[in-house]
Amino acid sequence: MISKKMFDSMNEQIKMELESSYLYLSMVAYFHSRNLDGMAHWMRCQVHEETIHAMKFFDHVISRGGEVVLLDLKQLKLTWKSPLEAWKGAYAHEQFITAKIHNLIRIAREENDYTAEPMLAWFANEQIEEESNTDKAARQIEMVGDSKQGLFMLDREMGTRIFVAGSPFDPAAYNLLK
Ligand code: OFO
Repeated sequence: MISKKMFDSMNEQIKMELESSYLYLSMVAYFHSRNLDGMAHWMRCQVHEETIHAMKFFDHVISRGGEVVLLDLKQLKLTWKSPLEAWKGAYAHEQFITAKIHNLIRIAREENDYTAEPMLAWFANEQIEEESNTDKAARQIEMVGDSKQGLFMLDREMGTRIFVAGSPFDPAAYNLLK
């Protein structure tokens, strides 16, 4: 039987995954406003992916007889001073989410929740990629410095991201993420 503490913590995590989605949607708008349509495309894929993350928790809570409570979302940030600041912000946000996932694993262990642990391990693993992608983008932007041509090339490359998962509301979407 899943504990109330675990349910509450998962409901909190659903909110944070949806806030990630909302934050990255803000970045989509920001990148379009700077004519960086490739980065905007990359972030559109990410908005989709974060919604899938939220739904994976959502369905876990429901399938274990819990009640999903959708909490108020916070607008985390509206604009950035530069593309570099945006990507550094995305990396910092992913580090924050990783810490939250690790905390959920700690709670699962305290509560002897052996069913939640494998699902949370999937997220811990997923966070390696989430951190690495955003960190790498920030480092590459740093690498090109003030070169408009370099930024343009990076933008073109980020526009090639392919995202195959279907609707985030279809449970089949989680299996297509990896
Ligand atoms: Fe859901 O991993 Fe990013 O935030």
